[in-house]
Amino acid sequence: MRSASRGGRIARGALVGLVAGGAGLAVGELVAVATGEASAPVTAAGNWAISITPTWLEQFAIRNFGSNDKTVLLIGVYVTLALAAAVDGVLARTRLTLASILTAVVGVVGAIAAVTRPAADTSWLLPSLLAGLAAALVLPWLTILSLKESEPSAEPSERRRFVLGTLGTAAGALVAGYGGDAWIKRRYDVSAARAKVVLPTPAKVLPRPPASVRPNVRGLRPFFTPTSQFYRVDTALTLPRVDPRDWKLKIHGMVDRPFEITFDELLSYRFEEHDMTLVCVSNPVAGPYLGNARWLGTPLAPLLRRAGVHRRADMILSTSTDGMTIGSPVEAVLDGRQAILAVAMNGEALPIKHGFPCRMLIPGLYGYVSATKWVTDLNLTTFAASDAYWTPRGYSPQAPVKTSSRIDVPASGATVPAGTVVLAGTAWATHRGIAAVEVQIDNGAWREATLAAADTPDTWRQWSYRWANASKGSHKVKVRATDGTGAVQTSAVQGVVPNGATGYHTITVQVS
Ligand SMILES: Nc1nc2c(c(=O)[nH]1)N[C@H]1C(S)=C(S)[C@@H](COP(=O)(O)O)O[C@H]1N2
Ligand SMILES: [Mo]
Repeated sequence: MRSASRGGRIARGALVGLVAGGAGLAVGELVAVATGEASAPVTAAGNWAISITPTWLEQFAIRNFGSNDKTVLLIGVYVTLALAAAVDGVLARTRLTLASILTAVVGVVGAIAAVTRPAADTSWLLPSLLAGLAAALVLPWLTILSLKESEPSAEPSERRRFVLGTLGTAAGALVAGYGGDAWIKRRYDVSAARAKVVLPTPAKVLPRPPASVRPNVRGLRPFFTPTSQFYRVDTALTLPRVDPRDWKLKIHGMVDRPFEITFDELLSYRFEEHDMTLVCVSNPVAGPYLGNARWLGTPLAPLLRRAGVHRRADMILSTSTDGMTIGSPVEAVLDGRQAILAVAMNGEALPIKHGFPCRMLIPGLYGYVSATKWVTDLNLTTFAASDAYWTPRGYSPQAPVKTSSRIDVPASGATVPAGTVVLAGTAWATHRGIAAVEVQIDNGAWREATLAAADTPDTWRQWSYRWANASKGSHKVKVRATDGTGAVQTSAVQGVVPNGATGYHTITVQVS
């Protein structure tokens, strides 16, 4: 028999490396059935990667991949691991001990990545450690089988052993990996618990806003964003699954009377419905990262009063089960606005991805400083003493929503027939409200648009404008809003970092 060619040896080494790595990941997944989804090696590594992602890369990802950014990241983690495993497998043919040690080291690094996640406990070390150990055992075993099989004097039985060993391990890894994943999904599933939640009856039932909150213009978005279309922005690679029976909210820090409440206690409080538009700081001019919903929540202010917040405490540092930290001004909760702990959105218990069973909402502030999903801890502290997650990453500690406006109809670049062209869109300056919207055509005078009825100052306001005698050709249309305090939206162009993009949305329209 011929000995394997150089290419054949590399291919066998890479294959053995991949199978060993896959076996390791499968073992990690099975261990994570006990220790929790986010402790699984790939998830932990991905969450660690998110935590060290520089702000420019985070911005690039959100711009280019939007809500698919997490899939892109996971693919990145898998590709990196696969390359490393393949190279290690080739190395193993000449430096077996070294390659096996390197495999174990990758496991140790994964374990450190896992245990340093803010929500981790020491058990999170186990999946990656055992994954590394399994891979470091499979690698030498298959490598030795493969070296024997590649020798010129190899017996058919040695070939068979290599083929069966490799295929058998690969098949076992696939079954264990996918099985473990499915088992995790089932074990930690909270959709049944969510379906069982009986929503509290609001003390104040809000009437539906009048139909006139939305101009009757074809193609304009609905006033309330359907929950299925509501944007999602968070750092959670796997969704936190919080069983309401285990949920507790702790209020502590600079308070006289720290306390803890269960979900049932929370539901026994006074609940109110409130219409509010949630805006992400990462929303570029005219971007999609905002949505409007009817929320059901209990006011946060009475809970703070019950705790007795110290006069010097100016920040609520809220933490979610996945370790996100968000810093909000105490003043914004106590100044009379409807800051709430929400349990429902658009008439349904909060969807898991929007924070089930409970999230915080403060009108007028960007989500990253107010809208903690899966919230379980409110620590009263000071902006001077505490940094929330996004602060060291370049975002402002405090961030009211900036006055913004958007043209939704027609779409930029669209061709419309000459004559009267109907323009329509949305404007928001949450909590300050919108007092006026103006449009400008081809650097002409700013002309007042027709505002739809206002719902609350905390919601966006839709608008329309009849552009009479639009002449043939290409035109530029701009929009700007004035908020409830009389301040006109700034034309200064600024990016998302550090506290929200500004500038006017401008579109081109072809009139034919
Ligand atoms: N636990 C947690 N809460 C979070 C975040 C997060 O990453 N983790 N992101 C915040 C940001 S930046 C925004 S804009 C809103 C988005 O809420 P949504 O996904 O329900 O639209 O949630 C906020 N709450
Ligand atoms: Mo955000």
